[in-house]
Amino acid sequence: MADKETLERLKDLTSEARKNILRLCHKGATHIGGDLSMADMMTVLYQYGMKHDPKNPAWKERDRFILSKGHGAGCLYVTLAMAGYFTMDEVLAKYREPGSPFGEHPSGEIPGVEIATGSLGHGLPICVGLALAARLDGRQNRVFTLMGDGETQEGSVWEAAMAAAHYQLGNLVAFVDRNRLSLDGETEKLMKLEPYAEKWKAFGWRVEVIDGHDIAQIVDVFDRLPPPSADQPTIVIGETVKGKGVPSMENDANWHAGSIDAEFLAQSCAELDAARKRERGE
Ligand SMILES: Cc1ncc(C[n+]2csc(CCOP(=O)(O)OP(=O)(O)O)c2C)c(N)n1
Repeated sequence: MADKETLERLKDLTSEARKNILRLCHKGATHIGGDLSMADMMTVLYQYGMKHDPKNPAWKERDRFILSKGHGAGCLYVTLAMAGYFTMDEVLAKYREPGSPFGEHPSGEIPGVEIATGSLGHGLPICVGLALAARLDGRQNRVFTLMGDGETQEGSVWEAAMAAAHYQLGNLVAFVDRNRLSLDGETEKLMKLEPYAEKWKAFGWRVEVIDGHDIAQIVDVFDRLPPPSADQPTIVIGETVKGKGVPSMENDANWHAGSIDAEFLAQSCAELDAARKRERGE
């Protein structure tokens, strides 16, 4: 179990990540609502849970991460920058510039990015292949992905889910950002996902349902992961809020994507700082 100091460090980092996500959204339009909802899980993945080396992104024994909801590129860039793959200044300078790999969706040319994503429903199938390859090579690493809940309305996700259980891929761990909103409305109205956890169970997965903004719960998921040699893939359904941390953006599908002005940026960063201070009891 992580000590209090570790949890506080991760909470500080998550608050900083949200501010960087907003800075990027001021530079150019991002998928801001979903960037903010996935920020806690991404921070814990890169700052606590995953085995990786920002100085050696091609390290053979690294855990693999595929951002399946590739439109969450803003949060991915911020997370990778804060982990040390490159600087936040570089991201801010290059984001959406002509010819830049830092586009609205991630390019595979970016250090730490295994493959370009953005077309929904591809991440989990890719991870099944990576997890099978790790098994064949006798490597003890894990393969992680993060999907949007709306994304899991894609049929390819369930084909991969079936395959992962069939091949007993205990080295595969998928996170879902269950913010209950897709591009244009509520997932349950567009294409019902519930009973969601039961569906994954029925497909043969080990299922964890957590508060996707509670750092201690996310850390706990990693602490309790079965070894990569286990025979069941894990799905972590993180219940989240789209736009989390910026009150006027929360739970509003209109903030699926967009950009913000300097005033909005300053006010939102001040709100995030105030919220973190309250949390610390200051
Ligand atoms: C195959 C495919 N169809 C449609 C889109 C357009 N699209 C981009 S984001 C999105 C909504 C995804 O919702 P969700 O996975 O819940 O993401 P989040 O709410 O976390 O941003 C859609 C339909 C796409 N990128 N790929």
